[in-house]
Amino acid sequence: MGKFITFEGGEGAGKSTQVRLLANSLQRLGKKVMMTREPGGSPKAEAIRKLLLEGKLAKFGPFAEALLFSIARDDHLETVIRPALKKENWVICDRFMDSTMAYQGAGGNLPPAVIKGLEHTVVGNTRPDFTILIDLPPAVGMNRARIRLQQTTGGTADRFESMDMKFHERLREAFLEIAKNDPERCMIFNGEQPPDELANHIWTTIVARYALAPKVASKK
Ligand code: T5A
Repeated sequence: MGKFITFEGGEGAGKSTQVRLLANSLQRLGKKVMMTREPGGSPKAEAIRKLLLEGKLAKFGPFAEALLFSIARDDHLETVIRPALKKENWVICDRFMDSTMAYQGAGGNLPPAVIKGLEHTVVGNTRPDFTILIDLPPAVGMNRARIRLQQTTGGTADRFESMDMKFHERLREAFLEIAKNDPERCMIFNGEQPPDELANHIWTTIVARYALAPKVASKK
């Protein structure tokens, strides 16, 4: 079996940037890597992502959203993640189950037991081996996300980006709580560092955790 690593955190924390940098480092060691994301990651899940992020389902409330995130996750796991793990890939996923606990649980006030039930049913034994939580003050992350949005599309914030700052503070607390309660799986990294420094900290941790040896240059 391969390894399953997830990145979690609030908006604009730098997850996608770090997913790419970690994938590059692993590939340089000759590892097979599959980068993916949630919501989405498979054709059916990407269709659900569109509905969720456009806010079209917001009127049905957080329970309906949690169900939809779970349906998307189920397809993503079945068609993409589990097959890639069976083929010995390192699967690196931008957001996963902890985002449902933070956003629909703490953010949307759904009882943790409801989210845990969905998690148990959908994720089962395919829990991440390691979860990297990139933590930073929500105002910093939201500002990054806003700048990026203006630069790339000039468009408007999605369903969750447009929530107020108290919502984002609740998310931060929830992610920190998840990490504190599952220290074997989760590690917290300071997201206010420059991207390269953060990538170095993450890489050092991965090398130690999985006893990765740098490739030795072959003698001529
Ligand atoms: N959601 C998701 C739920 O509600 N429930 C769920 O179960 C799941 C799975 C997904 C939304 O769905 C919600 C959560 C989200 O609201 P998304 O479009 O995938 O939406 O958005 P995010 O996952 O939030 O991703 P973002 O793109 O907003 O942020 P990232 O990936 O954390 O940040 P990144 O790497 O794209 O960087 C953002 C900007 O900051 C710069 C980058 O260059 C970029 O411009 N940056 C840095 N700047 C300074 N220092 C650093 N260290 C930096 N790292 C990156």
